[in-house]
This record gives sequence, structure tokens and C-alpha cells, in this order.
Amino acid sequence: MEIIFYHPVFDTPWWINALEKALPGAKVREWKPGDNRPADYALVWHPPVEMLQGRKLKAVFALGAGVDSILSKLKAHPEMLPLSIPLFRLEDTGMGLQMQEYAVSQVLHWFRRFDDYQAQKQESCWQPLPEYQREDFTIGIMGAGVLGSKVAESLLGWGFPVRVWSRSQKAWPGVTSFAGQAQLGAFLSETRVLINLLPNTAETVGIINGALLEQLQDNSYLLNLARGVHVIEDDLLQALDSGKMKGAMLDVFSREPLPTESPLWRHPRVAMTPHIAAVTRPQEAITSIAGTINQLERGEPVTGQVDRERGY
Ligand code: NDP
Ligand code: OXD
Repeated sequence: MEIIFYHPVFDTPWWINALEKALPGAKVREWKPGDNRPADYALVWHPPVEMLQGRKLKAVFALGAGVDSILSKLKAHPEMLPLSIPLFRLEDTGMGLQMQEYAVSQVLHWFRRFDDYQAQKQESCWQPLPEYQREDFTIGIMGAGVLGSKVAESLLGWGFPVRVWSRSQKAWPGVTSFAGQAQLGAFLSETRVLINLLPNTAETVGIINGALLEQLQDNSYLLNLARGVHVIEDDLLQALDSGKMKGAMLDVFSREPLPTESPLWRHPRVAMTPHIAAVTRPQEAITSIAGTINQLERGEPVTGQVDRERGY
């Protein structure tokens, strides 16, 4: 079995070695421009078109959860990956726990008013503030997939009211589920903390805009863990400045790295991290990909295949 590997920043020799250990008998090589030799599988992140184009692969594996960068390249170059070649993505592989850590710590930060106390500290102000109540702190998660479900589970464990919004209805104990455009307004109307874990698709680009933010509870918060293009950044700044929203924590941005001239850097109620909410955990990812390759080789059913029509 021949496997080609391409990732612009990962430690390629480490991955090749670990993949060969996980798949005894497989030959794994780093793909370099000009390499047109046959391969059975490709493991990729931001792959150059020429890496995949015209190759008779059995499957392609994205080395992350989101496949938007691959699908957008496919729009311009459909010949890069014919529909007959399945595209897989990582399902959790350690990212669920990281998303839980991030979401729980940030929600608790807001719930315990550490943002207000930090602002008071800047003014040398010693002033206990009224406590927030959980019943006024409904968490609304957009995207109830692999990662959204993990985040919902962890915040339920902390006793917050949790609701989710997705394309299809969920029946999860303790969680209120809303589905589709028709129920988006009802989902938003009680939400105090909006957590975004949607994929980047034609339907979700720009979804977190002024009209949407206006439907949230007053003094609400946004936690964007998915993709920057989901949020209209000017609308978010306006909602923060008008007092509709109290704070935002952003891990992802419409342009990354965030340009120095962006007003988000300087806004006192915007906090940010540089797209690190949940990173690919190499060993977990390799175990999962090797497992899927073995299942495919045996003709068994597999999970994680991207529905290219749907866009995630
Ligand atoms: P999944 O595909 O498992 O879940 C996607 C969820 O979004 C599903 O619940 C789906 O609904 C819902 N959804 C999709 N389109 C719509 C729509 N138009 N309207 C309503 N709901 C919709 O993805 P993951 O949970 O694995 O990952 C989510 C995203 O997180 C990734 O696409 C990626 O962009 C981002 N991410 C960010 C990272 C970071 O470090 N910041 C790291 C990893 C991922 P349904 O259940 O009905 O299908
Ligand atoms: C991912 C990411 O989608 O790192 O995996 O954002």
C-alpha cells in the first residue's frame, strides 16, 4: 500500500514514521511537486491541486475536522478530486476534549464575571458585583455535530441550560434542540452565550451578522470556535459598542493571522486566541485514519466521509 502525505507545517518525518508503524507494510512518502507516482491513499492539509489531480486514489484524508479549504479549492478545480474518490475528515480524535476545555473555561469566566473584575482591577476598584444566575445564562450552540455535542455535554455537566441548533433535530437528554432556519429565531431568543461550532458552507458564511446578534438576549456573549467567515466582524463590533453584547471570545477570523489594523485587537471586550481551540492530535489522528484505511481495505462500513454536496 502506497500513501502520500502533505502538510505545510506538521513534522512530516514523524508522521511518516508513525503511520508506517500503525499500518505495517504500508509505504508512506512525503508528496513533493513533480511526484506523479501511483498512490492508494493521500493524507493532506491545504493540498496543492497537482498533488491529487489525475491520481487514482482509494481515498483522501483531511488532517483536520473542517474541510472547507479543500472544498473551496475543489470548486475552482473540480478535476482535483472526482466524486468517486471519497474524502474523509477527522472526527474528534482529541479535539472534542480541547473544545470542552475552551468552552467551559470561557463560559465560567463570563459567568463568574471575571471580565468585569478584570476591568475593575484596571481602575483599582474593589467592588463585589451581583452574581449571575444559571437560569439567566442559557448556552446556545450552533452546530450539534461531533464537536458541538461534546461541548453541550460538558456545559450540561456544569448545570447550565443548554440548547443546540443544527440542520436535523437532536434528541439528547437535557438539551433543547432546534433545527433549520424556521427554528433559528426561537433558538436565539433565549440564548445568552452563543457558541459557534458550525462548518463553513455556502449556507453558514456570514450567518453571525447584525440581524442574528440582535435576536440574542441582552448582554450576551459570542464564542467563535469554528471559522472566522461565519461572523461579520463589523456587525459584532457594532453589537458590542451598542451594549447589546457584553463580550466576545474569538479563536478564528475571516483573515488569519488577524491583520494588525483590525479593530478587534484593540477592543476592550474582545478576547482572542490564534486558531488553537482544538488542534490535531497526531497519535489520535493516525490511529483513527489507520483504522479507517483497514476498514476500507476489508470492505467494512466507515464513518467520517464528507458529504461534498452538503459541504461538511
Ligand atoms: P460536524 O460536521 O460533526 O458538525 C456540524 C454541525 O453543524 C452538525 O450538527 C450540522 O447539522 C450543523 N450544520 C451544518 N450546516 C448547518 C446549517 N446550514 N444550519 C444548521 N446547522 C448546520 O463538524 P464538527 O463538529 O466536527 O466540526 C465543526 C467545525 O468546527 C469544523 O467544520 C471546523 O470548521 C471547526 N473546527 C475549528 C477548530 C479550531 O481550532 N477553531 C478545530 C476543529 C474544528 P446536522 O447535525 O443536522 O448535520
Ligand atoms: C480543523 C481546524 O478544522 O484546525 O481541524 O480548524
